[in-house]
Amino acid sequence: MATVEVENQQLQSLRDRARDARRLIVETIFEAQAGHLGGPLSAADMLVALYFDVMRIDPQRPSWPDRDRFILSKGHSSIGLYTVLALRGFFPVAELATFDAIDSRLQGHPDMKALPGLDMSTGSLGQGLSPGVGMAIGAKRRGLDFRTYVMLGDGEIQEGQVWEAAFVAARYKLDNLVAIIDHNRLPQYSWPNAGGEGLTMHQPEIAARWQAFGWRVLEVDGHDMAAVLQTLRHAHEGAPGTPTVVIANTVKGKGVSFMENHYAWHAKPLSQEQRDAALADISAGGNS
Ligand SMILES: Cc1ncc(C[n+]2csc(CCOP(=O)(O)OP(=O)(O)O)c2C)c(N)n1
Repeated sequence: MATVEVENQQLQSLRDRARDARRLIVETIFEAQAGHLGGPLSAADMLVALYFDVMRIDPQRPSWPDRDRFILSKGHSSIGLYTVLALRGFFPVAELATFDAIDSRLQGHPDMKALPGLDMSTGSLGQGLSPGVGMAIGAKRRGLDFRTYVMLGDGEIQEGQVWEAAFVAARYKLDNLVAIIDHNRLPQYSWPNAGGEGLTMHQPEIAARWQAFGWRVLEVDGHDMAAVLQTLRHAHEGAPGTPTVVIANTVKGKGVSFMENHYAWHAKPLSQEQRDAALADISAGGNS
């Protein structure tokens, strides 16, 4: 088969997986009547591209020393990561039904001691890039060529620790480290300085800030699967001596019309009617 055809098939398959992931996110949060929606839905396309194409992983060997590492620093979006791990074969999709239950391996925030396949426990915002830096330094010291990916929220990067880690990453020339900012322009309760509640805020200075810290900056539409794939593959290759950040412009609640760009859907249980409407939206909506 021609290369273009293979690539088109891969793109279609990734778009389908992203739709599956969104469906499972909504179904799981409805069943649990707890958990987050907006952030997991904005991150879904990038998580699918990473786990189904870009990252070197083996679901049968979650502790494989040479695997690429992934840290969901915005740990409240755990259900987004769990659905992708399940679809990829790390554990049965049926286990998603246990999400947030007291004895479940799938806690509201990722617990690396409970679930194989998680490289870090997260949830307290701002803390994921630091262990990512440690892993990237560790890889270099041990002569391993794995990559470390860390996904952060645009609200999360207000935390000072992120910038300490960003500084150190450039200082140690960690070209095996990739940060991804899910730039959905909304944190939990909107941005107070954006003119009032519920308004989104594009942070145009984001790129300049990371550049000033010595990072290579790539920017992408985080819902255009072809662009996401191209950008993440490019990030994976690395730039000699420089860590890479991918600023992914996304929509909070992507795929469900009544959730898109509404901070109120950051975390909220769904009614049966809302669940049904959301699933209809997801199956009708085309991913770009
Ligand atoms: C240190 C810390 N402070 C506050 C919270 C509560 N909290 C959870 S999610 C969130 C908003 C995060 O916004 P953003 O990083 O933009 O994530 P996204 O929009 O992708 O969900 C907050 C404040 C937390 N988990 N950790």
